[in-house]
Amino acid sequence: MRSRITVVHGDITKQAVDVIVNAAKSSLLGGGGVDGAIHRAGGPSILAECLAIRQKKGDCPCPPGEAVITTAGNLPAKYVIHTVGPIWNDGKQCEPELLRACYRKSLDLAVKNGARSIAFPNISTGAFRYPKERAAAIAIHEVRSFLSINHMSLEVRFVCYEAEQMELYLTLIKGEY
Ligand code: AR6
Repeated sequence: MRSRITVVHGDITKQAVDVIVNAAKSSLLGGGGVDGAIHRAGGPSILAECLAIRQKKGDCPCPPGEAVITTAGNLPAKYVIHTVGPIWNDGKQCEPELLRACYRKSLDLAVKNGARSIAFPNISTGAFRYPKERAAAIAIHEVRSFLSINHMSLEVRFVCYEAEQMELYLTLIKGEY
């Protein structure tokens, strides 16, 4: 059977999928890295929707492990799911559980909004300093368990900005077969 998980080297803002996932900051107000790239390429409507979501939630920040959805402005995707990854400390501050929740909640939200395809960046592995191999293992495991339960037709794309990250994902995926 054709794999529903693919790994590509590239820029997530260019992906023509139903949903792209943003590694957002708690404020939901945009920032650097993939977050900055998504807001720049998508235009101001994404930030306006993020602000509206914040206001609905009493102007409180979005906690790590949570995910919210907006439309995608000028991007080729239909929606952006903004999830807040954990900041890596020593691995004993619930970082793995929070990272797992980012993937699970994003996948859930995508399916609830009718998505048939979703692209993920390597959440938390940039400014938030999560060790890359551990983060990739969590990402692959969570996606696999989600797909194996009942979301057989969802296509999941891991978009790696760095070539080494793509190699890492490919190695881990191969190793699990
Ligand atoms: N497409 C795909 N991946 C990208 C892109 C892109 N255009 N740009 C960067 N990456 P980071 P975090 C990769 O720092 O660690 C931000 O300032 C990058 O190589 O974007 O979750 C937010 O506002 C790395 O592998 O996210 C938050 O404050 C991965 O995306 C904070 O950083 C994640 O790097 C979130 O930190």
